[in-house]
Amino acid sequence: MAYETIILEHHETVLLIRLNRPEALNAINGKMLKELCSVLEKSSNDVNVRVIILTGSEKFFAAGADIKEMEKKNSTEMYLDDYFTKEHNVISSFRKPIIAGVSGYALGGGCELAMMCDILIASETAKFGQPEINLGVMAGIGGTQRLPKSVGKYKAMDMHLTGRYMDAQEAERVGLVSRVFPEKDFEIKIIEIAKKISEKSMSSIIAIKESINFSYESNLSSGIIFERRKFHSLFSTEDQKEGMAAFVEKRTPKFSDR
Ligand code: DAK
Repeated sequence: MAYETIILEHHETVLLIRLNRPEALNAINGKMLKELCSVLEKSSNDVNVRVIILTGSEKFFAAGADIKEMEKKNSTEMYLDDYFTKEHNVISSFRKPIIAGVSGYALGGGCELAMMCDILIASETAKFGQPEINLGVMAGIGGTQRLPKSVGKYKAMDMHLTGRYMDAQEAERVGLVSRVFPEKDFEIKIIEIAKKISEKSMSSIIAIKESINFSYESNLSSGIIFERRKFHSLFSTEDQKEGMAAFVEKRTPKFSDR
């Protein structure tokens, strides 16, 4: 299927989704959201897709939601449009890993979209920001909730209240991104990381993702119980037998997802 606002690239079982509205610095409009969700929905049951990379171009991941699309709307229209609600749920409940590869601007809804992913990796050119305050509004798709969980209350307040940008080095230092790579070969590096994950057992991948996401929503003791149940359940998989046997026999495991 041909898409207008995104480009798909297959790298073995890694699917790279490239946001592609260069004329608007990849500003996220309704069409882009629909296309993104359609790909995720198709990928969820596709055994040939094990890990997703969401990225943009060298200069911009996404400069936010499309201001021109929402400029004239009133609050009732915004409410009834339900902009980004369904899509937020599709992205945040997607079971396989999504890596955000951010080069250049990730602003407003672009920063929020990156934070919906599971791993956030930046190139040295990345600039994160929640500048909605400059437009007389505020973040509306998780920015005031996810940013403080990653960087703490005071950095999050600073970002949202001043609208300033955070560069890749600061983002790594404060825990918003897990790794930073030079722009040259940036995509090669993210694809390498995605491929490494794609070789693991899918049961382990999903159980880890669910457990870490559970820690976002719960207290420590409930999280520990949840994690323990997931851990126990993995002992009913063939992959657990294979992984442990491979260690004992000093060989590389061959996982089958069973
Ligand atoms: N929307 C629409 N067009 C945009 C855009 C955006 N977010 N960002 C850039 N563009 C367009 C520009 O208008 C320009 O178009 P033309 O004039 O050529 O037609 C083109 O992209 C190139 O941009 P610039 O000429 O401005 O490029 P510069 O390199 O000079 O500056 C910049 C780059 C990223 C600093 C600047 O473009 C900028 O400040 N952009 C806006 C960044 C921003 O404020 N982002 C936050 C958007 S608000 C919701 C929840 C959440 C949201 C919405 C709804 N609900 C729950 C309902 C989210 C809101 C947002 O994200």
